[in-house]
Amino acid sequence: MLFKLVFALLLVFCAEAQDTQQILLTLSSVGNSEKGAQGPPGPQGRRGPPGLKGLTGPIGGLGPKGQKGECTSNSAYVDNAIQEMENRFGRLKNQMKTLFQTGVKQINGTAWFSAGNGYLYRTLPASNYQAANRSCAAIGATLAVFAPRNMNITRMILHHFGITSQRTWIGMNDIEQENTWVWENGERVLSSHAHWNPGEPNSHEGEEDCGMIFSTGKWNDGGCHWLYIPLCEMSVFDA
Ligand SMILES: [Ca+2]
Ligand SMILES: [Ca+2]
Repeated sequence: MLFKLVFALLLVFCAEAQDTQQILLTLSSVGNSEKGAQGPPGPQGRRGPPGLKGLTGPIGGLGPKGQKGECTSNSAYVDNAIQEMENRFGRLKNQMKTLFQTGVKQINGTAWFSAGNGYLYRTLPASNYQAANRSCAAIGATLAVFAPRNMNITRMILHHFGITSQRTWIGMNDIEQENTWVWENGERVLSSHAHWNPGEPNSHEGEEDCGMIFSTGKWNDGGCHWLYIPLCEMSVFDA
């Protein structure tokens, strides 16, 4: 017994790193060839430092399909734009059909005559030249400046309106400068387009500055104060 105690003290002093339990195990084995029973597990050690960051994992699979989104504000704008385009296309389609057709065309409840030359025509109650200009402008037209250049068109229009003897105002005058005839749209009247009645323009008594046509379609310079039928003209694209 004494020997064991001395040996144990010797181990304590010589082996600083050994813990007490290990010493006792060693002590119990000294002088005893049989292996002792296994002791209980020691207390849990301190938590170690965190490990290194792992490698990036593989890309995951596709997630479930999301719900269908809505574009309420944009769809309303697109719907309006489409409607506007359809309206414009509808108007253009009608205008193109009218462009080369002859016959009556109802516009806002009023009958116009399409002469197939791209223009529509109406006649109004007789008035002087200036009043005739204003009357045509009031219905979105001008005194005729294109029809008078073509005798076939002019005669077709006069025939349509039943003008057999009356005289009709067209849109030209030489008010600004005598013998310089100008259409109401600002163009000069070219001799190549002129269809003056023989002997005209004669500026009879020096006071004939406004253009009119006889029932034959031929041109005459007349007194602007006379009362004739205004022949109004409007482009099919302005209808
Ligand atoms: Ca004149
Ligand atoms: Ca004359």
